[in-house]
This record gives sequence, C-alpha cells and structure tokens, in this order.
Amino acid sequence: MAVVEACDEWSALREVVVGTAFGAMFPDEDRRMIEATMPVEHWDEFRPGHPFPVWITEAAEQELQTLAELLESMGCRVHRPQRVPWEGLGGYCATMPRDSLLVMGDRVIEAPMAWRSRQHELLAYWPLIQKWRQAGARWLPADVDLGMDLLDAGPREPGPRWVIGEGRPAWDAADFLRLGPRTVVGQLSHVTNRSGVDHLRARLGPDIRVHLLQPDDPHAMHIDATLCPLREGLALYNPDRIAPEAMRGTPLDGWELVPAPRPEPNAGPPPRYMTSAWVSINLLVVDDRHVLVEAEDEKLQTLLTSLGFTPLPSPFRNVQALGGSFHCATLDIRRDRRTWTA
Ligand code: DAV
Repeated sequence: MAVVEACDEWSALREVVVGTAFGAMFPDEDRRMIEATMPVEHWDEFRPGHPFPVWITEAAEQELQTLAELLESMGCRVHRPQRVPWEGLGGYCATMPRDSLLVMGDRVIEAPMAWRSRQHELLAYWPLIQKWRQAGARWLPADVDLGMDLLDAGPREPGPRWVIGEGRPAWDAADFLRLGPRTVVGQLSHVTNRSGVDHLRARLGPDIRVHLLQPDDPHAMHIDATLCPLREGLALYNPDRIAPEAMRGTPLDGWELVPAPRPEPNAGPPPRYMTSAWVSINLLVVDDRHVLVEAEDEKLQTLLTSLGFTPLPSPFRNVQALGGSFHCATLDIRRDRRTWTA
C-alpha cells in the first residue's frame, strides 16, 4: 500500500494529520481579503501581531488532542504539525491543514494560496512532507511566484464578484472535494481563480476531471461548509448556498442530496471569528459508519443517524473559532482503497 493514498472524502480513514492551535494568530492580511470573506463584526481583529485569545487556543488545542486520541483509538495513525512561531510571519496557524495541501491519490499538492499571510504554513508540515516523499509519495510544490499581485493586477472574471484577479494562479485546497480517483469538484471563490483551477488541473493530469460547481455564496472561501459528501452517492448540502438542481450535469448528478439542518445561533463564547455558523457541516467521515460532528449540533447528529451513520459527537467550538471544523482541521493521508463505480 502506498504511503499516501486517498482520493475521496469517505473511505475508511487510516492515516491523517490533525492540526494544532499552537501560537495561532489572526492572519495579517490585506483588508480587502478580510472584508470579502470574514464576518463583519470581527474585521478589526485582523491586525498585525494579534494572537487569538489564549483561553481559546488552549481550549482548541485540547479539542484537537481529544480528536487525535479518538482517531487513534479507532486504529487511525495520526500526525501532528511541527510548532512554528507565527509571530513575525504574518500569522496564522497550523490548525487547518486542509487549506494548504491537497492529497489526491499518491499526490501531495501544495496550493498556491491567495492570502500572503498563509504562505508560511507549509513550514508546519514540511517534516511530514519530506517523510512521505522519501517513502514514494508524489510531492507537487506550487511552483508559482507567490509575490505576484492578485488584488490589483491581472485580468478579472467579468463582474465585480471576486476580490482577486488573475495576476497569478491561486487556489486553496479547501475549495475542492474529492469524489473518487478521477473526480474532483470545486468552486471559484475569493481565494481561487480561473488560472488557479487550470494550475490544479495540470497538477492532477488529464485523467482527473475537476468540475466547478456554482454555489450562491457572495463570501465564498472554501467549499467544505457548502457541500459535505458522506459516502459515494450521498451528500449533505447547505440549502442557503446551493440547490440540488445546481448539481444536475455535474459529477453529483444522481446523488442523494440531503439538506443540512440550519445551524443554531451561537449560544455564546467562543466567537466564530472566521466562519459562518454553517461550519457545522464541515464534517470528517471516518468510515462508512462513523462521522465526527460537533457535540452541540444535535439536529445534525439526528439526521446523520437517520442516514445510517453513528455520529461521534466531539467538542470543537474553540477550533471552530479559529476558522474551521473537523474537515478543515484534518488532512487525510491514507484511506482504504475500494472498488469504484465512478
Ligand atoms: O463557509 O463559513 C467555512 C470553511 C472554512 N474552511 C464558511 C467557511
């Protein structure tokens, strides 16, 4: 079995990276990027040298440790990022390994991320990448001049929709989902441009189709709170952002598409500094029965049970405060191979 081998979001998980909240700081990012994507009530928190509150990062670290131990107890090998002093690097953290790396088959692909403040994140994963590479994984660095301007230069998609132009290829790995060895779906967003999609296609080669969906999400940054594949042929969707009709003629045509329950308003601290409440459907499927879900999201747990799953409720509100939930905070390295119909 290859050292890196994962090409869907649901086959039995054998090896995974679980992020760390160590030293997490608000990303020091161009204000236009923040205003396009982040909740308005928190815009002013995004300033240089500003750490997330320690009580949140400490509680988040504990939640991540609990997740790592749970996955290990289920027979899954867990890796953690190395500690990086984010102060002085513009932030941000190694809590969300899903954003900067895409694993597809035996490839580990570096995303040419749009946010300057996120261009050091690879440091946290570098020892792991070296190890996988030596063991035969295909490492595909971004190989893009990340200094090129995305905000002011370059042609644009028609209309004022996205904050970034086409000054260089840009994509975040979390704007894409893997539906099998030959199929990836994704979206354009405030961090993924057309040339970025072409860049990803070139990295994946001609045998893998990258199909762009068109959710209705004016603040789009990452597709994993819009759509959540649970197994082949079954996905949860966010009814505020996408309709099942929008999946016609896409690789999800013919799938059972189940609307996710609207998330409850946040009951209190910690605040969600960087996401909408829909981060609730940012789930991690462990195998054909088990799905990680936030401990307080009871309606979602009930729905998952009715779909034949055993939800694994875990506290994750503090990790969510830092910008993502179970899908964002993990990177699957190895899932079981299976027989494919698609
Ligand atoms: O849609 O509120 C959540 C996903 C972050 N990776 C959202 C962003």
